Amino acid sequence: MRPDNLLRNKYGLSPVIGVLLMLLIVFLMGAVIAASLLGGEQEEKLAPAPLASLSVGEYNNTTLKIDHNGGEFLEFDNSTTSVILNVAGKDYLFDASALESLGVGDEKLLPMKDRDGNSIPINAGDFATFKVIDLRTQKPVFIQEITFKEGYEPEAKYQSGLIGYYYRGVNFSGTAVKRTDLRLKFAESSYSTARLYGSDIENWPYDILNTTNNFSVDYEGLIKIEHNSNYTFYLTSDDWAQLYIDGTTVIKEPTASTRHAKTTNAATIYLTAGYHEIRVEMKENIGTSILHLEWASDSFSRRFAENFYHDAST
Ligand SMILES: [Ca+2]
Ligand SMILES: [Ca+2]
Repeated sequence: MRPDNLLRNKYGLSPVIGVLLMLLIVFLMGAVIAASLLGGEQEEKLAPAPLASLSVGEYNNTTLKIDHNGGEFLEFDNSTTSVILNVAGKDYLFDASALESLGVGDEKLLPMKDRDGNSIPINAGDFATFKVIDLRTQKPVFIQEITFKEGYEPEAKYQSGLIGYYYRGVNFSGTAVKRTDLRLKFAESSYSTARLYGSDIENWPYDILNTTNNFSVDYEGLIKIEHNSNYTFYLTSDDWAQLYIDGTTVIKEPTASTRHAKTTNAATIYLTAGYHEIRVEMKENIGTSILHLEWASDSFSRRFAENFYHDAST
């Protein structure tokens, strides 16, 4: 056969091209058959079955209970494992190290705390997805959906009351005696008669200073504001007092004297809802000592100020 007949036979088609076409058709059919046989397995690879069988439930309103029913032994540390609660589209990262490890038959408690130590907020009826992710493979080890029966109120970051630093002497010097006070509410003419005033000795300095004269107190903390509004503060003192909110002097003692009779000074300030820093300083020389901090707003009449808090960690 002459070389040009390799490219063209009597039908005008080269046998070489015909063979190549046959091979291509066989290859494509094989690929289609292989794909249909392996299809199920390929889908499983895209969404692997969970590696561990756990059950996650509510232990109480601050803690989850996790049972390991089968599958892989799991070790938890925050660099290799993420334990996530997705609530309303938001991911909360548990401090997974609290679990340490889980093997078959283990039952462990997981506090509802994130890695910053803050409580994970959940309301009764919330729907959430609990996920364990292996950070090395970026694959889920376990997923479970939970509808919470109990509400997980965020643990109060702040505790009630202002911290009062009570000093002997009128100049806040020396070593303070600390006490937490819910209100600033005391008045005396003498210690013996003050006892008759009942609630007016609510945070009576005598109880920790053992003196009714020549002292000073610095109250520090936060005031929780429920609604955006104007708030009027009334600060009554004998002998001297000042009020500061968010670092600003709201009520300045109008006289330089640190010896005056019962005097009330007032000021109005607009405050937004939330916590605001508050501080009250008072001084008592001799005779009567009084400190009253009252407040009023558009929604309530004049009364003793409360809603005081302090950061328990400081
Ligand atoms: Ca006094
Ligand atoms: Ca006095």
